[in-house]
Amino acid sequence: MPIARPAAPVVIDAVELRVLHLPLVSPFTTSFGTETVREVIILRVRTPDGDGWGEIVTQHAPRYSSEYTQGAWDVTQRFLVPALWDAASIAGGSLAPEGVAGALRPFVGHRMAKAGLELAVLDAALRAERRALGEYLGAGTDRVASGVSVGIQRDPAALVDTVGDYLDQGYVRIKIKIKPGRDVADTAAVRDAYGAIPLQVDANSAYTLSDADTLAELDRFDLLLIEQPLQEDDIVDHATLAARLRTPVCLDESIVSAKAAADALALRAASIINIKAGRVGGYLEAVRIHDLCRAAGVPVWCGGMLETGIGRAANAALAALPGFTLPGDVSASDRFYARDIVTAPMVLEDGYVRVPTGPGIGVEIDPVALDDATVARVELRP
Ligand code: NPG
Repeated sequence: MPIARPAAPVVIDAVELRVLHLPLVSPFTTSFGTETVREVIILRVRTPDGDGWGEIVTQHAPRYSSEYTQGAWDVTQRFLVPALWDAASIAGGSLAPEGVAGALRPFVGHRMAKAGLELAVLDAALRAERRALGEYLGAGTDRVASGVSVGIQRDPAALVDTVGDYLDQGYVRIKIKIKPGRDVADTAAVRDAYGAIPLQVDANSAYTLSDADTLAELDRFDLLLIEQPLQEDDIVDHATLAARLRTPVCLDESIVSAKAAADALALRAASIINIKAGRVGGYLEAVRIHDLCRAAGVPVWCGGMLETGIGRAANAALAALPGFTLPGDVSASDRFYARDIVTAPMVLEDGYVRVPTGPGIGVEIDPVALDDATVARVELRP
């Protein structure tokens, strides 16, 4: 369903951007590299009625996508925020959250930067109205099933140990990262150790169609899905691969918009879609993808980008929409961080996380933790 009741416009007095460095509790290894510190941009939109918060989920280097922190830092200041001032001035001084994407549309790409800015405006608008993001987006539940994403470990035995820890904590679905040479044996080790647990794999674009025989070997493990085996723009190859595999193909990196989702489904390149608001340019575009998948009977789940408590709260709200029928990468804050930047970090309760019900994203910022993690800060005014 489209947004039932739009938010009231807000007057934006200033936009603050910060780059944060948050140490991870353990290194996180994917097919594209290892991270030990999460670099992320936090945005604060200042309005006469209070602040709104957003998060730009870029990483230090453009390995997952072409976006990266310094690029987002530059484009946000140079083009995106000035475009908001222009749009507000044309509209008589204020801007509705639903107008943010249109104001930013002249600039190609940079979806993570746009998503962060839209979330900050949305949070400010909803806090002013004392409405929760979940209610605004159309959430149908007050808690969501929590899956965990497990990075590539030293060897399959270490992977089994790590997965065991997360199962003990109560996570209801395990996703393991794979890459060429670390796929069949790793998956077999987890299946052998833990039986019929809900299990899926994520390749982060590490394969080509010439690896189809290896990927077909994964069919025997009854996985929920294989995520993004091929490159971002390999839509036709994904369709060819999907026709060969019994394991459902899920797309992540390839789905950069509702249009891309519709095209991928039309081409049968995927039968499941991972929705990440950052990757698709915002929570409103994310809802559009949810809506079209739901209408087509295609299951979706909410991806994660190692968000701080800000993005984590917003993701829980999104994951509460009715089409999110598979557990998402919406894990507890302590999966990644010893110290989050919100006062009440997300926790795991019986395998679920709660959808915040407070105004806006529903979490409060811990100003000391925020300052301690900040490595760069700038404030923009019209
Ligand atoms: O739970 O937040 C989380 C992490 C889930 O594996 C995860 N994210 O490829 O989906 C991914 C991966 C990722 C993280 C991608 C950070 C890009 C940046």
